[in-house]
Amino acid sequence: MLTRIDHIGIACFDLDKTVEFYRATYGFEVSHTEVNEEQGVREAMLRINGTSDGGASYLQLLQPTREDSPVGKWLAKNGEGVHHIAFGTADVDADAAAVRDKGVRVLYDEPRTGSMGSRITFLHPKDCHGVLTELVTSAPSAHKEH
Ligand code: CMX
Ligand code: CO
Repeated sequence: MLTRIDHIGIACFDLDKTVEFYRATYGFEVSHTEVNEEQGVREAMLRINGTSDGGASYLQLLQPTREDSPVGKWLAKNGEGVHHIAFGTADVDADAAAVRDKGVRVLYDEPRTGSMGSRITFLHPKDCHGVLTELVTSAPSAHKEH
């Protein structure tokens, strides 16, 4: 069952400048950064709500590490902006299977590794009224204070 907004993914050309915009404008701080080579992104997670029980919501700022990555291609075509939304679930495998059974294309056969050791998959935007949609199960460690 999808129970929350885990994050909103925002594509940007310059991660450091975009992080600084969110800090200076709203006071949001970076709670995590990483490079995910499989996804072709350098990313910063800004935690928006205060909970740390796996129920938190984030902005995920994304700068491509290569032009032929999903975010690189999208930026070249659209410029900066909202790239995807991500729903949180305790069981990404079950929810991906349930969505697939409804005829929506799930992009991965098995969930892959996302931010902070989470397990993620994506639904094709053309089957979701134009919205690239990610399903996320947080890593168990994300449920602890850190
Ligand atoms: N939102 C909405 N529509 C999108 C989109 C997006 N983010 N990305 C692509 N599309 C649309 C395109 O506009 C295009 O539509 P038209 O045919 O009408 O022009 C169509 O989908 C095909 O787009 P494309 O540019 O040819 O791109 P691809 O088909 O090669 O890739 C997709 C599209 C969704 C399969 C690819 O972006 C993908 O695999 N995404 C999942 C992985 C990902 O996004 N990783 C980065 C984030 C990592 C993270 O969140 O941790
Ligand atoms: Co994401």
